[in-house]
This record gives sequence, C-alpha cells and structure tokens, in this order.
Amino acid sequence: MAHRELLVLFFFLAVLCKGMSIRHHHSTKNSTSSINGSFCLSWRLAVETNNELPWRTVPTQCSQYVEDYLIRGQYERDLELIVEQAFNYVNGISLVGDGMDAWILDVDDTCISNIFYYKSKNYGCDPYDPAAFRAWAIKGWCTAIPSVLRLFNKLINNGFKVILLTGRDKETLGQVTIDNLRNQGFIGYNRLIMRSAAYKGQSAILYKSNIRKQLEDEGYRIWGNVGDQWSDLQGNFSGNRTFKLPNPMYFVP
Ligand SMILES: *[C@@H]1O[C@H](CO)[C@@H](O)[C@H](O)[C@H]1NC(C)=O
Ligand SMILES: *[C@@H]1O[C@H](CO)[C@@H](O)[C@H](O)[C@H]1NC(C)=O
Ligand SMILES: *[C@@H]1O[C@H](CO)[C@@H](O)[C@H](O)[C@H]1NC(C)=O
Ligand SMILES: CC(=O)N[C@H]1CO[C@H](CO)[C@@H](O)[C@@H]1O
Ligand SMILES: [Mg+2]
Repeated sequence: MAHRELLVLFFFLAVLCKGMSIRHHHSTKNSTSSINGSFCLSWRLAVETNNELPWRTVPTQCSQYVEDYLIRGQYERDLELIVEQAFNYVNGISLVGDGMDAWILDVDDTCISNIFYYKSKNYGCDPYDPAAFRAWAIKGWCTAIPSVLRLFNKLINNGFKVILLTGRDKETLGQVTIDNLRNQGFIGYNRLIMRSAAYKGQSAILYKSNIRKQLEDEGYRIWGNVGDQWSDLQGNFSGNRTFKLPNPMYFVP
C-alpha cells in the first residue's frame, strides 16, 4: 500500500518535473524572440518619433517584427486611429468656402502602399535601391491604403481642395502615378504635384516647403497635411495640423 502510494507520488513528481522543464525550455526559446520584439518595438517608437535620424535600413533582427507589424493588423489599427483624429479635426473646421481651403496628402505609403515591394527588400533591412523601386513604381501596382482613401473622400465631400504632393519623378513616373491613383480610387483631387527637373536633388523638406509656399502664395490655406515621412511635414508652411502616418520600412531625408 505504502509502496504503491510512493510509486504514484514518484510518477506524479516525474511528470511535474518534465512539465516544468518543457515550460522552462519553452520560455528560454521564446525569450530570444521576445527580446527581439522588445528591442524592435523600442526601435520603431524611436523612428516614428523621429528620434533616430537619419536611419538607412531596418535592423536585420527586426525584419520579422516589421512584417508582423505591417501585415497582422497593427499597422491598419494605427492608421485607423490617426484617420479618426483627422476626421475629428475636419468635422470642426468651418471652411472659408472660397475654393482655397486645402489639404495636402503625400502619395507613397500615404495614399498608396509599397509594402508588397518592400517585402522583396526584407521590409527595409536591405539598403535603398532606387532602380528597383523605380521598376516597381512603373508597374503601377501600388494598392490604396483604405483608411487614407476614406479621409481623401471625406475631404473632397466636405469641399476641400485635395492636393497630392510627391517626391516621385514627374518625367518618368508621371502617367503611371496618375493611372495608379485612379485605379485605386483616388478620384477628384485638385492636382498632383510631382518632382520636376527644377527640384531635382533638393531634399524632400526643401522641395515640399517650396511647393507649399507657392500654394500659399496662390492663396491656398493649408488646413491639414498628411504624410508617412517627417520630411512631408517639416519645413515651412506645413499646414495648421499635420498627421504623421507610420512607416517603419524606410526614411526619406
Ligand atoms: C532575433 O535576433 C536574432 C539576432 O539578430 C536573429 O538571428 C533572430 O532571427 C531574431 N528572431 C526573430 C524571431 O526575429
Ligand atoms: C523656411 O523659411 C525660412 C525663412 O524664409 C528660410 O530661411 C528657410 O530656408 C526655409 N526652410 C525651408 C525648409 O524651406
Ligand atoms: C492656420 O495657420 C495659419 C498660419 O500659421 C494661422 O495664421 C491661422 O490663424 C491658422 N488658422 C487656424 C484656424 O488655426
Ligand atoms: C533556447 C532556444 O531555443 N532559443 C531560441 C529562441 O528563439 C531564437 C529565434 O527564434 C532561436 O534562435 C533560439 O535558438
Ligand atoms: Mg510617402
């Protein structure tokens, strides 16, 4: 009787120990990836707040993290929250109504997405490759970012002039960008301003500031400005409110 009870106890203890060792092994295994996750979250926060600049590539250990962020829902949720803030702001604006109330939206990774391209570049772990990006952009396969398309339509319905301002080269990417925007539902904007020869080589901050100055000189009031890069929003004549969309894949100075 006592023997049998002892045997059962031993058996129980053996099972318990094995369970604990599995659990222990499991937590060690996971701790490396959670250390990565923790590091990559800090890194993403630093780049989104523009504390780390300029940065050239995503840290190699964060490729998986960035993929998960982009395709498992958090990116869309972040965008939705920002767009909700923009909606609240839009609803509170009383337009002057002279046709000069404007918003500025960036194009790449603001209106239309390049995530599919960046997948082939390890989500930004590989260095920037202008020729490959151009080859991708020429295909015109960028997809609409749904929350931004909702904002775009809301702005137009509320009577704003929506001006799209992009660093894309006008000469080589002009028509394909117009077509790509149209086939993704971006219809009814006031104009698309692309980088012409006169602005070649200028930093995005300077180029976009110069264009915004011209718009304000024409009499436009820039109520809002939306972009995935700080360089969309910095500089002069930035607009009364700016909205920074997330982009952990690349940095445009
Ligand atoms: C964590 O980082 C290490 C070292 O950079 C890398 O080898 C590993 O693949 C990363 N793990 C995950 C889950 O991303
Ligand atoms: C902003 O305006 C100031 C004053 O006119 C000028 O010196 C500066 O270069 C401008 N900055 C940009 C980025 O355009
Ligand atoms: C928008 O910004 C301009 C320039 O900074 C300022 O003059 C104007 O009062 C602002 N309008 C509102 C409604 O905040
Ligand atoms: C002890 C252990 O299994 N650690 C693993 C944790 O996860 C990383 C990344 O998946 C592995 O490289 C480790 O070997
Ligand atoms: Mg952009």
